Amino acid sequence: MKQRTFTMLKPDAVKRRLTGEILARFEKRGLKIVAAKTLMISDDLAKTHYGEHSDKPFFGDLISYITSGPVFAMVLEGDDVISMVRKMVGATNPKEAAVGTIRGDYAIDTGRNIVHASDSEESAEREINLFFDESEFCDYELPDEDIIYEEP
Ligand code: IDP
Repeated sequence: MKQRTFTMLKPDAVKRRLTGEILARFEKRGLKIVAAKTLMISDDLAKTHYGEHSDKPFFGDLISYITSGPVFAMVLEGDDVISMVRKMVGATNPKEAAVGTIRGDYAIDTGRNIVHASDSEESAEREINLFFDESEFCDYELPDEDIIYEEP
């Protein structure tokens, strides 16, 4: 079943010029980009997005980190895309992330783990609505869906 997920390249990924390389992984996998933009996250948006961590000791550092430069935010679409992208992203602590995952290949510290991806249908819907308006979505067909999918 087609799903949508919210994915965001954090400021360290953008500053390290990894945007294209990471985006290419999602594209090569067969996922569809239905919305994307570069933006600076406001303090308010950062605190709302990471609200579930507001009582954690690292919360202040997390807000400083995510607002320290531009992020590249996107909505990806595909079959079971939420769990698929989480697997591609890898464990929260990059030192524990498997080689071949994005964090396992490009990051070292938990506080600089370069990428965010929604972890459930509820968080995907919440995060997509936080970052994107309906007008920012592109409605189009990928010409190779019948090659990528057994049943497009
Ligand atoms: P996730 O990003 O893999 O879903 P969460 O536990 O939801 O992981 O944490 C959100 C973000 O908070 C992480 O991606 C990371 O940037 C930051 N974070 C989580 N735990 C720590 C920590 O122990 N120290 C510093 N930053 C942390």
